[in-house]
Amino acid sequence: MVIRNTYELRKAVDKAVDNVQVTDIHTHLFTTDFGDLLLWGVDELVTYHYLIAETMRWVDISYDEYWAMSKQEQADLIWDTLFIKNSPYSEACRGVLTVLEKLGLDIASRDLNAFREYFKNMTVEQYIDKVLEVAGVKNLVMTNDPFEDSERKTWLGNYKGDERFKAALRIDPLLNAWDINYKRLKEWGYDVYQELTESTLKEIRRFLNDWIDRMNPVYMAASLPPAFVVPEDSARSRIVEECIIPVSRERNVPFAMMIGVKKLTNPYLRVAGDSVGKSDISTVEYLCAKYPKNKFLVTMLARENQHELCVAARKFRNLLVFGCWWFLNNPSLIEEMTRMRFELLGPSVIPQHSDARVLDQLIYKWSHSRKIIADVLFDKYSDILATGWIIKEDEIIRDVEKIFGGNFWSFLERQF
Ligand code: FIX
Ligand code: ZN
Repeated sequence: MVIRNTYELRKAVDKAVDNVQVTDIHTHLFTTDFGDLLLWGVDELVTYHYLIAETMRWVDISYDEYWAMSKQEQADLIWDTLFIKNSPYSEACRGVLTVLEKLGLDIASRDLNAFREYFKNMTVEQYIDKVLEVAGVKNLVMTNDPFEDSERKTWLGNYKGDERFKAALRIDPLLNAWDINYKRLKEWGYDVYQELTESTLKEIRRFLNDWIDRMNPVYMAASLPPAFVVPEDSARSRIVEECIIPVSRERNVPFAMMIGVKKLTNPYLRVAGDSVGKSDISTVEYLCAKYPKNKFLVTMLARENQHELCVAARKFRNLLVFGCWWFLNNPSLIEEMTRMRFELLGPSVIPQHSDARVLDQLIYKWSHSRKIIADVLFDKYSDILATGWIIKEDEIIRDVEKIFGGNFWSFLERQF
């Protein structure tokens, strides 16, 4: 159908964005093989680390007192502090309300115990199906860290998998703490030493290949500090260039760099204690330029890095920009970044990922982002409609399919 006016355009964009089945390329979710590592249900939702940080701004209890509480006591404290004693309009609070509302619960009751009842008779398998259906997510990518003992034992044991859940090989400990973690590779039978000799580098490549064979990951990933620089005289830089890059290329497994996290700025907040710092885009440019046959997925955590990341993506077709990560996953910044990306890169981006740590969050993270992305898309199509450009509804559907997953899958297939 040819779109004749902005009324028809708005309807077509909203329908395409509402109906698209998403590939969510970065989450912290797990298949049921991993048992309790998959977090779900209202108490996990309410104790999401974003809400812990927000709660600790209001209360005077010590961090240790908080961490000593049971999960239910933590949720009760957060609910009372952020939802009852204050209005829950922060994005993380609003997200909880969106989930409960989309599940059909009586939000007006404000009764956390009543919400808990909903989950009492739900199995995790039923809830996975329910959440993926409500959220409109057809595939999601996990974060799989072989250095996490609780996770590694499943990979080495009875992992069966779930076609909807794809693996990602996460290698922060290898890159960010080689001086400590080389010992673990040694324990696992890799003949490595702290000094990066040729034979150690070869063994690190064997480690990567073994885990690619085991996990069949859609990419290798690492979160990296603002100080992440390649090239430099460091173990991290050498492992990136002499291990990650060659294995990534040989195995056609892109390297996803998530750059700009300052770990444990407040260590007492534990998982909620990380912060953000501006990073050096020249490392992204260096790697994309020097390794044109490698594929790089990149997201950066600082708002200040977003424009230069878009410009870098204009220079390098082997760079695919993704997501509004973490402290950027808020309506005002999602809109700013999505406008910038569509204006500089057109549809050749992955505007969002959820980073969901709790299964239920897929519902709100995608509901909120679909609306914002649809609004920006409407504006961009309106601009070209105004020039007399003919817009067909199936082209809108085509473009929307690409930005909500198709670009990712075709990037994996490309040969540079
Ligand atoms: O490194 C990462 O994958 C980050 O997304 C997480 O460490 C972070 O805690 C998070 O979940 C942010 O949304
Ligand atoms: Zn993450």
